[in-house]
Amino acid sequence: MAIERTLSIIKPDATRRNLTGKINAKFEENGLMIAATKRLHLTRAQAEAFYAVHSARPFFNDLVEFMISGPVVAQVLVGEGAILKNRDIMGATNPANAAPGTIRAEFAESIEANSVHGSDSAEAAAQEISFFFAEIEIVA
Ligand code: RTP
Ligand code: MG
Repeated sequence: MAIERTLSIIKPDATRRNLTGKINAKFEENGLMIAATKRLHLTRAQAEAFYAVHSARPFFNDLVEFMISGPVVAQVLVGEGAILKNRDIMGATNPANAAPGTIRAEFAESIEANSVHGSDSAEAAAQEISFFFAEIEIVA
């Protein structure tokens, strides 16, 4: 399988509970390398732009409010099949449906406050990585 890059965000519910180390350990234990990392507090405009794909969804406004409610950690993860692998490590969107051992099963508070974001396709990964990082900041 090819080496891929994917964009991860540790969401405000997880930074608030000081879980970034435990979440990073899940990535590393499962063979993903953290090739770039940046802690930031998104503005409303940034959160709306990042989640523009969901702008017509009923949960969009709540999602934006949640994503600006505290700091996030944006990361580039690198590894074999990193996009799908990260989705497996994250678990299902709703933690009630997330497989045991996944980040969302262990740490998520709700379907919204679900601790992590992960790119869902190669196209999304490229676009989302460029949203947060310059090439010079990504060191695999
Ligand atoms: P993500 O994009 O954050 O990696 O999550 P995902 O693919 O598993 O889920 P997606 O359908 O893309 O939804 C994006 C985020 O919106 C929030 N959400 N809230 N209240 C709700 O019903 C609801 N549904 C989704 C979650 O934070 C979800 O991760
Ligand atoms: Mg998604």
